[in-house]
Amino acid sequence: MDYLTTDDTIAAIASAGGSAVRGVIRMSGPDVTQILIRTFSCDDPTVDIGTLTKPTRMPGSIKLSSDHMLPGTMLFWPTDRSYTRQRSAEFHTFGSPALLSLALTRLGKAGARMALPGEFTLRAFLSGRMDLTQAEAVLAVIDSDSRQKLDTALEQLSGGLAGPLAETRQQLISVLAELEAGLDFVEEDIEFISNDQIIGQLQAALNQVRSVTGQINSRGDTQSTFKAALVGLPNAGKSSLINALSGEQKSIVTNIPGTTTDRVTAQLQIDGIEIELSDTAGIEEVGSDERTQENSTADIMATALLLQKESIANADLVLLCIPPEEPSLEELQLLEEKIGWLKQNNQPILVITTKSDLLPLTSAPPKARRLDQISTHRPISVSSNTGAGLDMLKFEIANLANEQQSCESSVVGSTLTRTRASLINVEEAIAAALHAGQNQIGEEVIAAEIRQALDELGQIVGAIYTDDILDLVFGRFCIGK
Ligand SMILES: Nc1nc2c(ncn2[C@@H]2O[C@H](COP(=O)(O)OP(=O)(O)OP(=O)(O)O)[C@@H](O)[C@H]2O)c(=O)[nH]1
Ligand SMILES: [Mg+2]
Repeated sequence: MDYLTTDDTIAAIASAGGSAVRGVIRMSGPDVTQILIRTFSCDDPTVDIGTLTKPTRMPGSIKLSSDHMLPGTMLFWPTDRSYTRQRSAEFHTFGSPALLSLALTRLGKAGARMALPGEFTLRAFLSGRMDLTQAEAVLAVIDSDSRQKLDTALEQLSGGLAGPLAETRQQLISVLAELEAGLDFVEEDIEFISNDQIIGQLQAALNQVRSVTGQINSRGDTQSTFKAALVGLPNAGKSSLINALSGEQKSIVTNIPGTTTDRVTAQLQIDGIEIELSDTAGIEEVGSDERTQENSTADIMATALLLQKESIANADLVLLCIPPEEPSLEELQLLEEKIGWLKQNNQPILVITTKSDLLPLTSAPPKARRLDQISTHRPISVSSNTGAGLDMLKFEIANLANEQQSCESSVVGSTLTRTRASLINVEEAIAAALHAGQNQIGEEVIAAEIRQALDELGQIVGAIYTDDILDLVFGRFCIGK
């Protein structure tokens, strides 16, 4: 199927796979109105879909067959004022995969083609709605599983990277235009732009490009640190573990539950991989006994809870610490709540059974066996007191970091890699143009170097794009995006 065809109408399920509360089907293309007229019946009988001119929200149902209707809400953009800059519609309904697929088949029968991965965003890109760096950011927003990655992606989407480069491009185009005009009138000896002006503008462009390169380099660095957060109920042995793993007395250890309330982090290097480990407070919620506590204590607890949630939200891996002692009913309930919350966040969880020295050698703790299902990886048993299992744990963390980083490098990282390589060429070309200007080598040489720089810049923001780049970027999207 040709990715670059935009004159037919595409449809896809746009919500995540599996059962969910809500399901969304999306359509884009010139036949959306006709398809809606054929398949959708509005609850409000006065609405005439064919005559709508403004974005409209229409409760109603899709006719699945002569006796089955799927109720929901249709959002309809009848003009090009939509995400893809094409006539579009979105049907919001129950998140049942079977029903969604029936409805999609119905739309297919009415004239829609099933969309390829990333095809909606590709249409937005081809219509000039966004540039290539923004398209990649959309992918990153969809993929991002931590707050920091989401921020980076959103910033990129709003033009954090594309903005300054587009400005540089504009600046170079205007210098080139003046130079070329001058070249045309070389016989008449008319000067459109002085050599000093050229040098000034090129120097400014070079500085701008260098500052973007600097930004990208630092962004790349922050992304490469893998974050793991120690999580668990009070007294689970989290602080003891961060101390044992880092070999330093980073965090205070006592037998009083609720000892850790501040943010403690340790940088570990395991097999050459940089890992930031953070210790979090064991408390779950500021409990009802909060009223009986001093205000200042309640404040400390509330802050601790915030720091805990922040560390967990930013973590690439959650290390869930479970001690071998039988938990009380209340503890078990808190643990379940915590696990529920973690699962909602959809983060990888590695269960660690702590204080293994308290266990008889042969028996695995009963809870841990049940926790096998929570752990996205094989649980590991450690003792901070004897050091048993610590090497195994380090090895496993490094392994997971390695795995995650290699698949994540395809997210915003892919823009970084692609952009970094192109920016080196841009910088070289502008520097060569500047050198030619400073040494009066000739305006043709300056113009040629500027053209080279513009070519490279164009590739970054996608103004000039090759099929290869398009495949690379859009092939990674999920269908429906
Ligand atoms: N036997 C044994 N005791 C341990 C081990 N690790 C921690 N402990 C003890 O368990 C108690 C709690 O340890 P901490 O490391 O402070 O636990 P925590 O999870 O940080 O607790 P909070 O900060 O209160 O949430 C202390 O009395 C530790 O000495 C271990 O590997 N073996
Ligand atoms: Mg602690």
